[in-house]
Amino acid sequence: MASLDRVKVLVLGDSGVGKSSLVHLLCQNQVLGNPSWTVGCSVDVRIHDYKEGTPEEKTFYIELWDVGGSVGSASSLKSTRAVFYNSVNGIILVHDLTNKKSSQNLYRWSLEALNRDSSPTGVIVSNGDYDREQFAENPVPLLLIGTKFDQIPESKRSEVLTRTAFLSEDFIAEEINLDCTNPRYLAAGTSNAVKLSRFFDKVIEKRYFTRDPSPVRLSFIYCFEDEINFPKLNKCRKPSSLF
Ligand SMILES: Nc1nc2c(ncn2[C@@H]2O[C@H](COP(=O)(O)OP(=O)(O)OP(=O)(O)O)[C@@H](O)[C@H]2O)c(=O)[nH]1
Ligand SMILES: [Mg+2]
Repeated sequence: MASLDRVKVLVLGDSGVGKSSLVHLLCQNQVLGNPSWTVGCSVDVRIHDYKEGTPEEKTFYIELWDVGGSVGSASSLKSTRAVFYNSVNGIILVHDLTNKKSSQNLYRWSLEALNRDSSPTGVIVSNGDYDREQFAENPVPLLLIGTKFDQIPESKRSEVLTRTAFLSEDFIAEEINLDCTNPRYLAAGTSNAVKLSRFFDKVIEKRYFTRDPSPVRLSFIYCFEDEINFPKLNKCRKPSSLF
């Protein structure tokens, strides 16, 4: 096992959205029977064939870092989570399709992980402003996953899908909507499986096959530029306008 190259992918989102259920499905190909709250972070591994079916095909380990979504009131939680954000190669943002707030909070989760959340309070919840430009310049590939699709009534599905399409545009990320309690949503050959594979290929590509593979350093440089050189150019709008 130790001989394979690996990448680190964070799995982020509010508590209860289904991150652990998703990771279990991705790594064990099984439904997680009775999940309990994740305390701190748990890591599972998925084996991925990069550029499958081509001459460049190669097997990698994808480490999925499932970070407990509990925000709580303690400001120390944020600095505790910061330990998990080193050397990140990709981020899966998870939201619960039945819970709009969990979608809005993804802006804060991503900014926290990408080191651009300058909130002095130390907690994720602050105002709803975000800077779309930051995602345009983001060097870390993102994937948006909406869970609990099974709990959306048929009559509400198109409305929900329109909302998630806006979200995926904001993050410049592909989106997958699924039911983590049903493995068929990620079955081989489905469009979801193709999107997932494309995302992992992209993460590996950036980490191993681009000239500067250091996401942490890039993240810092962009942050510096945003704050020092272009503070007036950033356009902000409230995500609430989407909902
Ligand atoms: N019906 C349905 N239930 C789901 C789905 N995904 C997750 N759940 C349920 O939602 C609850 C929370 O799931 P978890 O996977 O523990 O959520 P989490 O994001 O890991 O939560 P924290 O560890 O607290 O951050 C569990 O009861 C899951 O069985 C889904 O797609 N459909
Ligand atoms: Mg969990």
